[in-house]
Amino acid sequence: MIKVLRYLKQIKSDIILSLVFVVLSQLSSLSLPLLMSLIINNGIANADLQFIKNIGAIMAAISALHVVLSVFNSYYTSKTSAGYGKILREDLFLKVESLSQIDIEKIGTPSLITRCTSDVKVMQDFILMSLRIIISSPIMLIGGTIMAVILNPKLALTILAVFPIIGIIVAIVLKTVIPIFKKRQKMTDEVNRFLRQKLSGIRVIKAFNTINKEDDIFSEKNQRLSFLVLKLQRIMSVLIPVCIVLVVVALDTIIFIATKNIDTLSDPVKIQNTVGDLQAFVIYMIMIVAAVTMSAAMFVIVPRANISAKRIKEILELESQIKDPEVAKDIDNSQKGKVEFENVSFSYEDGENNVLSNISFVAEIGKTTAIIGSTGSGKTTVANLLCRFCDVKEGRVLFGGVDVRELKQKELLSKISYIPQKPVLFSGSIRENLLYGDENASEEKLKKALDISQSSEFVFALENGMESFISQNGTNLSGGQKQRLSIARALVKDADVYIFDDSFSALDFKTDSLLRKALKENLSATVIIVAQRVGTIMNADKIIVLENGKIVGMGKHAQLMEDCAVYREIALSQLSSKEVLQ
Ligand code: DUT
Ligand code: MG
Repeated sequence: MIKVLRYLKQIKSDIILSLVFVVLSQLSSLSLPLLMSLIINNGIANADLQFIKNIGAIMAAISALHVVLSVFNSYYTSKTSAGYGKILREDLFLKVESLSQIDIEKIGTPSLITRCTSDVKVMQDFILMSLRIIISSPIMLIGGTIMAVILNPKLALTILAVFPIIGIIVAIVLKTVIPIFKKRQKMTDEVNRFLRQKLSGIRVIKAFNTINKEDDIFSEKNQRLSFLVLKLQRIMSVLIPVCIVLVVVALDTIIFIATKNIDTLSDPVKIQNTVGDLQAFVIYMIMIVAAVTMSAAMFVIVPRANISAKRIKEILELESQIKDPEVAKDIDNSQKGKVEFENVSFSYEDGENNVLSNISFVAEIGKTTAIIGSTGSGKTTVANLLCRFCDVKEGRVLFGGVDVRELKQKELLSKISYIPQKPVLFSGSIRENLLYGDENASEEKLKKALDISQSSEFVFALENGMESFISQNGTNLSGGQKQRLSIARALVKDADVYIFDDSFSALDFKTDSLLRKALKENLSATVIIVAQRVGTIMNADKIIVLENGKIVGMGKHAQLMEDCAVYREIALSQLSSKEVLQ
């Protein structure tokens, strides 16, 4: 909790102002019942009109002041909590951005989203409530008690009866409500996870006609969540009447004791005094009980915030598995663009079977190196290791002659342009998406990238050309259009190494070959092409054949056709015998 609260330091002045106004507005309201009793006891009892007027004027002034103070109190407490939420969300977002793919998968995207949104909201509410309740209820409780004692010590004794009841309420809340809050937060995560996954796969669900099944699963989860919320509400709805009973019992007791006094008194002035005291007393009593009720709410808010704070802290404290070295090395200029794998082995989970074993190859500067292999053979993993999205288990990956673990990741990634297997486009215009490659790219560069990636034709056929809007994940584009735009985006970036992970798979053969031709003519950097189609890579300077995470062949097309059975099999299954001999 403390770690998450330390952000408050940044908004110190707002907190101090909130506190000042909370305290002042509470103190101003405390004096009113006392003044009221003065009017009854001294003014009305003695029929002193001037006295009533004077005290009345003071009361009016204090009331006006109270209103002003309360407005400032609301303003500053809201400002503080909103400001706190903003700082916390910003920091969380920065942290999440710095995490590696594996770290993110460990917590899960839906949980990350809930933690950055609803957990932050819980903390924000906690700050607001703390400033308003946690500070003001003790003032009301203690202040009310002191005022009551000043007024009439004998009657004040009845207030003591309230304190044990506070204890009972707190115990009930701690025991029953808090575990439910924990469960509710978990359940919310689960519902979010389910929704996210299913909504992104809605087309598949429709295609396989499994909507009813998904509905049932969702209903069940939803039911469990709503059951928890209901249970919470039920407990809360018992707690509130309990507090109201408390008020009634306390008020009855005071009135009972007071009437007993009246019975035994014969002096009318004393009776009048008792009425004044009683009036003020009832109000103090209500204040005290209100404070108790609010404290009960506090005992719900604090543990709830504690749970959220823990969840937020987990992210803030998460050490990214991919860390920059303390002393980073620089890329060797003479080897700029050279990529080398040295006996690399890798598995996604510790101890599991290796996804890559003993991989060694060199991608020469300015040459095209292709990686081919059946699905699941580890091609994307090679690209992930090169970008250092994960670290090798054994061996080394060298980039420009330096181990990628000895480079700053930012530096490494600035030299690589990567087209992921699954094209990701962001909502915005085509131009905005292209500028992700290089925000300062010139108009010509953007057009050139569109030309090379064979996108110009379809982009400029659109009504708004480069300004056309792409919806999130490019759902308003075809698979091939998305692939070509993500290639264009990567070409906008000036890099030493370009990695195309199966980026031509959705293109027809003609576009595929035109694109490769244009790439060859325009790219002088090192190119690594991952593909499943032999046609895409047969002209590469070096072809690496992967099978089950091992290299089973390396060389040029003609040579591999002769001495690599796996390659020959793939080639013959895809190409006619004439094409194979090209
Ligand atoms: N794998 C994991 N966790 C991951 C990604 C992959 O366990 O996060 C496994 C699945 C597979 C192996 O690693 O058995 C290699 O996966 P990769 O994605 O590297 O295979 P690919 O050659 O790129 O397959 P495809 O052609 O289907 O893209
Ligand atoms: Mg892949």
